[in-house]
Amino acid sequence: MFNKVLIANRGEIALRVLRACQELGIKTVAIYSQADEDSLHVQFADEAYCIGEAPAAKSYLNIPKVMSIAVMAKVDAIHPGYGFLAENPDFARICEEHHIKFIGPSAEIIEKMGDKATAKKTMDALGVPVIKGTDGTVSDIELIKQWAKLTGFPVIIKATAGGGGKGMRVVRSESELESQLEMARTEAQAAFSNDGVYLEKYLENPRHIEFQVLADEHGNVVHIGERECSVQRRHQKLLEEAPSIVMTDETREKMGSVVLKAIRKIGYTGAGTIELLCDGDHNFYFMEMNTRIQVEHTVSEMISGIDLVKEQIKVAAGHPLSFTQDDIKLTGHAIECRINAENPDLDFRPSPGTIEGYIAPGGPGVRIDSHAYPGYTIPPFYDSLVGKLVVWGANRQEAIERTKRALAEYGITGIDTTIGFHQWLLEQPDFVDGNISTNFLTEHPYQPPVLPTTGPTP
Ligand code: MV4
Repeated sequence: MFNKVLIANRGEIALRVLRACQELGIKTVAIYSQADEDSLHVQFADEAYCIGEAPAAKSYLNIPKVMSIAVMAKVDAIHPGYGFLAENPDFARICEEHHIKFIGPSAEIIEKMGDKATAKKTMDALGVPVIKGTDGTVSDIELIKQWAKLTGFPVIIKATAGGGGKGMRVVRSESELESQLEMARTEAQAAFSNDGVYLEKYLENPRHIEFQVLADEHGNVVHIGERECSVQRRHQKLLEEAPSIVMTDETREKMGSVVLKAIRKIGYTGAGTIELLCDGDHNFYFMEMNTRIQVEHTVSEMISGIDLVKEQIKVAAGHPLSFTQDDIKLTGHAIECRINAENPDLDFRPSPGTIEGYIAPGGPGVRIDSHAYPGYTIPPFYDSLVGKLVVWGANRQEAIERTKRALAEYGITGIDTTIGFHQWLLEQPDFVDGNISTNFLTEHPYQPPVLPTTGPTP
C-alpha cells in the first residue's frame, strides 16, 4: 500500500479522500491556497503546505507547484479529487514521469475520453449504444446539411473538447444550422482552443443516468449500478439519487454487462463513470465518460456499502479488487442534496462569506460530507459547495421523508444556501412520482416560499 498520498484538492472532496487514506493507514499531505488556510483538510492532514494565492490558476491548477510539494514531501501517489487537475492528461503524464502514482486511469485514457467525439467512436466500436450522429467531428457545411436533413431536426451541435454542456447548440430548422454551427465553433475555440464539433439527433426530454465502474490493474471490472442525475440547473447537478426509478434489474444487468465489456476492452483502471442519456422509451445511449471520482459517488456508496474512494486508492496501489460483480448487492435508495452557498430566491446568486452558526443533521441513514464548521469562511474563488447531505432509506419514499427531516434539522446561518430549494423540490408531485428529466427545473421553476421557512437557529 502507499505510504504517503498528496491530496491535490480542497473542500469536501479533500476531506473525503483524507478520510479514506486515514482508514487505510496512509499518511496524508494537504496543499492549500492562501484562501484556504482555515480549511478542515489542512487541519486534518499529517502535513500541509500553502502553494500559492487564491486563484486556482496560481494554486490548485499550478502543476509545477503541486509537483514540487509532492517530490519534496516524498509522496508515493497523488489523489486529484474532482475538478482542477483530475482530468488533465498532462498532469497524469507528469506524475508518471516522476514515478508518483496518479490515482486515476492512464494519461492516454484520460486524453481519449476527454475528446468526446473520439470517446463516442470508441464506445460505438465496442458495442455500447450511441445516439445517431455524424461520424466524428465535421466541418463541411454541405455534408452537415445533408446529414441533418436525413436525420431530421432537431439536432444538437457538441464541441468535441466540451462536456458538461459547454459549446452546445440545439438546432431546430435548417435555416439556423449554418449560423449555429459558426457560433458553436467560435465558442468552442474560445473555451477549449479546439473548434472541433460533431452533431447528434437531439433527444427532447432525456434523463441523465450514469453507471459507476471500478477496474483494477489485473483485468477485473465491476459496476456499482447507476445514479439518476437529471435534476440539474444550467448543467450543475443539484440532487442525485440511486438507483434510478426507470432502471429495471434486467436492464441494469444488460447495460451493466455492455458497459463492463467496453471498460475492460479499453484497459481502463480506477474509478470511472459512464454517462448515459435515457429517452422516453427507456433506451440508453452513451454520452461521455468521466475518468474521475465524482461529487455524487456517495449515493452509490450508500446503496452498495462500498467505499469507492478506498477502493480507488487500493486499485491504484496495484491491489486486485476484493469482490466480484456477484458480491455487489444494491440495497434501498439514496439521495444526495448539494448544499451550495447560493441564494435560490435570487436566481442562485453565489453567497460566499462567513458561516456564523452551523448545526449538521444526524440520525438514521444520514451522512454529511462537508468541510464547513461555525466560523468557517466560504471563499469566493471556487465552487460554492458547502456540503453534501446524503441520505439512505429502505426505499425511495423513506429516503425522501428522511431527507426532508434532515433538511429541516440542517441549520446554517451567515450565508444563504440551497437548503430551501431542496425542501421545495422534495414537495413537488412530479419529483415524488419520479417524473424527472434534464428539463425538470425549466418545466417546474423554483418558487420561493411565501413565508420564509425557519430552520434551527444555531
Ligand atoms: C444531449 C441532449 C439531448 N440530445 N444530446 C448536456 C451536457 C452534455 N454532456 C450533453 N448534454 C446533452 N446532450 C442529445 N443528443 C441533452 C443534453 C442536456 C443535458 C444532459 C444531461 C444533463 C443535463 C442536460 C441539460 C441540457 C441538455
